[in-house]
Amino acid sequence: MRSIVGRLSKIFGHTNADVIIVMNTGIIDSNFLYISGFTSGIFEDSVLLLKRKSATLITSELEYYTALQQKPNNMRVIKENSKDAIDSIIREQVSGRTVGINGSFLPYGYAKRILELGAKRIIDASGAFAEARLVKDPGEIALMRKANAIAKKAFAEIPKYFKEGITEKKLAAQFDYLMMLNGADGQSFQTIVSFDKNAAMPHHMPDSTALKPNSIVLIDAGAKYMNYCSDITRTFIFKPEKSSEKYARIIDMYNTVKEAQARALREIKPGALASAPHIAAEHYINTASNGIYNGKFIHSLGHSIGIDVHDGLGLSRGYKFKLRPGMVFSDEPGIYIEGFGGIRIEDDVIVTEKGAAFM
Ligand SMILES: [Mn+2]
Repeated sequence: MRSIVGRLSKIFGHTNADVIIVMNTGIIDSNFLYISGFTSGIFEDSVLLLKRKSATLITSELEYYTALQQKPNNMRVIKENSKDAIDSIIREQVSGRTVGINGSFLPYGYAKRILELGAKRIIDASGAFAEARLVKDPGEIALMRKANAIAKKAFAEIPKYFKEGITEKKLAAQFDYLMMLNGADGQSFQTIVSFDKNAAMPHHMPDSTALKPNSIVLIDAGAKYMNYCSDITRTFIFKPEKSSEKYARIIDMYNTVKEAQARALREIKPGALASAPHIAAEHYINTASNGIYNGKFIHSLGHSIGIDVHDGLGLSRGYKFKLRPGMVFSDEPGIYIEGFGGIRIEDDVIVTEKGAAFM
């Protein structure tokens, strides 16, 4: 049976809270998933009371058995439907204590309720969770590798569905179907499919644009597997007209992005500053091909990924923390030319003892 003591001590190592309360609203707090490891259930309005060595879950009758079935070691599960009864359990745990909450998730009304139940003060423990979740343990890494493998299978299969006239929406639906058939529990985020000039907008959402020959097909998607995300981007050319100027331009952009991604990867290693890989990729793109792409890499190189697609810190100019083994980031440089198109290549990378590797 899984033990949660390791995760709890990581979190409590980064906060002064005596007790931490993770409260779900209508949606589930990803920190709830990090602690519980639950892969089934909704757990709407359920409450997790965390101490250094144990956790107590308060949930309704609706999900009580779902919880018991999956519960890790050191977790007590209380079945309680009445709000008054739940309040009195919380009151007992928080009164006179410093209570940590997830300040980047919990709405004001919920936080106020904890104060009214007698907490001495509430503090934001969101940073402690982000810090703990930044370095993945072997169990998490195995799940992330599986999430990556599923998405990569879908990427290997998708080109056979490229055909003249198919819309971005239909291709996105096909991609999602392939991920599900390959074992995904869901998507990490809404699949992006962008043809040609739509690909110049990094977060373009699939619409009714139809595919034409000699076009860019950019797909940015991820599979979710047992709560963990993958996030991969591939850029293709459909029915290339190899003698066209457009084809030559796309290939030059592609090769530049591919090389930028490789250069960034070489800068991802233990002890390196989180800004270094971004700077390497950006410098390469800005100066390649006589500078024609200068300023066309318009986002950060990458983000930490785990239970959330963007689960805390990232690889960009502004981050000065040091990389450590077990951290997982996307490595996703891109070039975006308004009115023409865009190229992005993205893989998930794990920091290892020796350097880094694609997952
Ligand atoms: Mn990404």
